[in-house]
Amino acid sequence: MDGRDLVHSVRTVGFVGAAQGLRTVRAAWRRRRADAAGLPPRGAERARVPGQVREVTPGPGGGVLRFSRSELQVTVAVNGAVFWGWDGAAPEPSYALAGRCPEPDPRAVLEPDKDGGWRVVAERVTVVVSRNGAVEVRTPGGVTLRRDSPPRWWEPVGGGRARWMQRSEVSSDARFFGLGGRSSGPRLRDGAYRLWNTDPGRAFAPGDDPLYITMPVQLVVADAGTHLVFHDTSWDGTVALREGEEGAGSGHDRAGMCETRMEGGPLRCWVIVGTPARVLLTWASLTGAPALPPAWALGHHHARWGFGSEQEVRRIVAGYRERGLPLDAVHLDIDHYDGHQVFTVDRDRFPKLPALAEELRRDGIRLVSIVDCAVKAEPGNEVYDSGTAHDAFVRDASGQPVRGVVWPGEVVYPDFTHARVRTWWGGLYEERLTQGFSGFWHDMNEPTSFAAFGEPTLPRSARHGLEERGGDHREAHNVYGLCMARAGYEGLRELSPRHRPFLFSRSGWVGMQRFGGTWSGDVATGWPGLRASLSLVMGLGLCGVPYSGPDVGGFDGSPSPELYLRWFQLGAYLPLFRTHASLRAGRREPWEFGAEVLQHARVALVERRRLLPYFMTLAHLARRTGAPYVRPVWWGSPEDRALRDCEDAFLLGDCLLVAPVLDPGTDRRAVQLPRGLWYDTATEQAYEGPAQVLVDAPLARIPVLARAGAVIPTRGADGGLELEVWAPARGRTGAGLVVPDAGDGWEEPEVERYVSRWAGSRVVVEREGGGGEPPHPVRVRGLGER
Ligand code: NBV
Repeated sequence: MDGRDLVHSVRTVGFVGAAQGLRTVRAAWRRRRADAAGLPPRGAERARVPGQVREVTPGPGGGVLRFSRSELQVTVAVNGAVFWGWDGAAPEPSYALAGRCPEPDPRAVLEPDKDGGWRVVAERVTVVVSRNGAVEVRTPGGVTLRRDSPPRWWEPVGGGRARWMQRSEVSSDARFFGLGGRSSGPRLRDGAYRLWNTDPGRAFAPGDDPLYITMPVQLVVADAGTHLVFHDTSWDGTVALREGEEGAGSGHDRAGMCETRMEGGPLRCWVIVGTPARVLLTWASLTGAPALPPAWALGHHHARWGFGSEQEVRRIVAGYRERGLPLDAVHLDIDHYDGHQVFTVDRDRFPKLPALAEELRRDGIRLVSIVDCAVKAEPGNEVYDSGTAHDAFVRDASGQPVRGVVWPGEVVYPDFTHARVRTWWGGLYEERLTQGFSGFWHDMNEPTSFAAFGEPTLPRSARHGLEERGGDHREAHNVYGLCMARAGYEGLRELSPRHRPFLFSRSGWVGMQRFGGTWSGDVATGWPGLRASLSLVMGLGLCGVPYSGPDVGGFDGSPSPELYLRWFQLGAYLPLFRTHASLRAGRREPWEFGAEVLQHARVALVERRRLLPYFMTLAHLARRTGAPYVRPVWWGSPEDRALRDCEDAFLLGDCLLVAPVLDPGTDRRAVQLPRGLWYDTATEQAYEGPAQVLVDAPLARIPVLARAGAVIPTRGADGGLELEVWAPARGRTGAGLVVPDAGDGWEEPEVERYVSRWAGSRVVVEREGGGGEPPHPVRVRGLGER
């Protein structure tokens, strides 16, 4: 046990009590023993590199290159993504891919390159393989975006699984983003980022790494172009990054570096080249379209660990209503369970949950339930008995169910990497639906087991089905939350086929967007936590998971009124807008922070409700195009270096730029604008970008700028759709998309596209394609003097 372990252990014990503390000590020892027995030491290892190329076989979309000690398959898919796999690694099976691997692009050809190398030339990318196995990704114009050195493997002398390392260079001006949810981004600076989903065991702040969702996905933005790289392996690993530097004066440039080391799994990789929008579109076609949340899930959610009773829920809801504060969902945490056991209800404190749910629903408020993955290991407990009958729980190498410790005490873990276990688990949501819940919040699914020392998860030697291939926790760990999300999503589709399921999950992996979203986990109350929570949302969006948001106010402490308000104002512009906190933290209702905060929070809530049709449109667009709602400011101009370095503002769709206040005592802030004309939506003052401008940020609001010409769907005073149009720059036109809400079913509403233009001294808006006047009221803004 080292110092860090001790700190973790003291914290854990502090949180869970003495008896539980002892259990965590026992569990940690058990884990150690299981690994000692189940994972023999690797012994001596031998290093290997590919050697020289010997033979080349062209095939559809590329071909296979045989080296003296490995082989490499390179295939360009019809969607423009490039796959390559070493040592015979194929694209399937994969937890990341949404379906079958896309067909090869028959137009891509493998041809000889200079110096004994080969290249695959496709429409949007050229991949050059040197004779000793270095792989270069180039733009169609021939500029290098990335150069991978020949990979290196280490394998046990007696044979067995190889570890591998891949070193890559990018241009000196390149910036790294992604790798899942990282606390110190969105720009990933120099450092090592681990790929192992982890509950940090306490509220996290910037720099805490890894967190709940890690992904071997990086988006690299440079002058020469944008590319995404995905190493499709779920094993533990690290990505070490070092940004490059441009030589000043006569100095040399230093390239950016990336070194990926994995403990196992295939060395296979997908690369996508293009504009950010194009890259995310292709990424979504590969890993799946983001699930569409129902409209209510785009409103305001209020949660708390420790509502404690139905009366308290009613009191909070009444508090919102009496103060005229919009509320769309209330979340019940583990305290509504009976003895902390998932899929149960404490009937003393929540005697009539279905009636409460019905009552809330009549007021337009939905109930959301937390769903923990671990099951109390106690005969007589229904879920445990039925799971045992279904042989659903993870076993160790000796065949015994693996036990961990979580809230209910000793627990076992469903093995969601078995299709039959997912089906069993999915059926359990019926109980939740009967209780009246409309949405689900998956927790503790890294998976977490409290540990007095060592890692707070299952033993690495634990056995998993892995879709009948069989394997252990080293491979299954990172996809555990993803597979649980799939189980919940598919179960809900079966149980309630007419409704789109709504779930969000603390842990997950590449492709989790197919089943729902996530939230920023237990972010520390404090200004640094506020910044970290934005970093997670942006980073996850660039990895294909567009729906997320923070615990407004932070998870663990008592925010100052100012911090609470600034967090609230940011949250109002993020896809998941939820106030939430720990049992031990201060309250999070907007009226708990004084009259002034209440007044400004109300403005934020009302504005969120007004923008609901815009959020709905963004949700549809995310599903159809992969573009996240929350986008970095460089989204449309990745070549603008000042934008690439801007981390404290974001674009909300195409129309709005949101500049949250992330520091105390601020009443004005600098905003880096992309090119074009932008209006401060509060003052209607216009600014010309690209530029850095100073805008007012009084306590009453955070700066939100609208792009000139934007057509934004909003909710009018009568509840109907209204178009808010920002005057285009003189001589220019603008546009906006509207996807009307079609309820929480599966209908596919048509995308309406509107254009705005000047007609003499008036701004007019028309449906594109000669559709004439819009069928919705129009409100033009930004007509004042400039
Ligand atoms: O279920 C209790 C909490 C929950 O409120 C939070 O949102 C999760 O991230 N949960 C973690 C477990 C306890 C954390 C200390």
